[in-house]
Amino acid sequence: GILNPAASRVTVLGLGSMGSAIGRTFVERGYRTTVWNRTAGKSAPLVDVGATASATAAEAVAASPLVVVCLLDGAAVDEVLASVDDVVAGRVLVNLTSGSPAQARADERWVSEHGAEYIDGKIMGDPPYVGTPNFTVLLSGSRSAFDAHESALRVLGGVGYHGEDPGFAAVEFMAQVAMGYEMLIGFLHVLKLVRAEGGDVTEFAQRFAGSLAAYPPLLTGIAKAVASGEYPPDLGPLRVQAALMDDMIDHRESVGVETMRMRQVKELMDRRIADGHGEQGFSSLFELLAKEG
Ligand code: FVH
Repeated sequence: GILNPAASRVTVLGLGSMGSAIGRTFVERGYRTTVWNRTAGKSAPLVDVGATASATAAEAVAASPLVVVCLLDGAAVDEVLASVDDVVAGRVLVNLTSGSPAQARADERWVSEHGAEYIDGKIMGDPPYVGTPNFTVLLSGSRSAFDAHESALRVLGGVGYHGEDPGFAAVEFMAQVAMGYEMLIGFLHVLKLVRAEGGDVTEFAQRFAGSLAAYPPLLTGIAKAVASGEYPPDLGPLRVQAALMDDMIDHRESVGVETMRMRQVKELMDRRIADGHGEQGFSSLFELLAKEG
């Protein structure tokens, strides 16, 4: 806070629901925190707890060696960085705005060209959890900048460093979030199946949750098979697995549940078996995916 002049200085650009939680957390942990927001009124609550508000983004950037950016999207970041321009030189800019790997790499290029170091970050968590173990920040980019400011960044919550390529935090974010949606949309279709048969969806969810312990070794085994190209009969030989797919599809048809994904799985299995790999397992379907796209 302002009472400890030796305290580390940090600047936060963007005081939306996420940026405000980040700024507040830095103040609470004793950082000399400078904040800026396009709509100036949003700075008031941060000033009330001890932050310093700047009139412009450039002024806020000039105040600290570490600048954390948390705006709505890539367009907002581009606009704000353009207004800051060379003031960023010599600093570390940590951009926590959502965006693609390509945007992260473009932002890194801009920041490097303006004499600063770039770290891209993707947030897994919601504003109320900032500063708690239930808040994860995936980071990638300058390793030296990460090392220099790791303790400050760990104020925000769990932090993972995913390598020098500034796009890797976004890649990890896309992968983690996509896995969630892939699994959960399937879960919704299955809840419809269970309910169509008069089952109790809550009881099913508890039983299925109990079976999740089997997944970590299964996922590790599938990843090893994909990495090595050696495919054991995981989940059993494909010719055995394929035999149940028609029943699975027919049953879902009978209760009006979506069959698109199961048909995709069956089609891949049939092709893999036709190619002579009926003794390999589920992971060997990757060979067909690898050829596509
Ligand atoms: N639960 C969440 O909030 C999710 C959790 C996961 C990560 N996301 C990402 O975090 C970024 C910020 O999200 P947010 O929730 O803080 O968003 P808002 O509350 O809408 O605040 C947006 C801030 O961005 C400023 N802003 C927008 N456009 C511009 C612009 N062209 N120039 C300057 N600033 C801009 C806006 O300013 P103002 O409207 O108050 O003047 C806010 O400060 C986001 O990437 C999420 O995907 C959050």
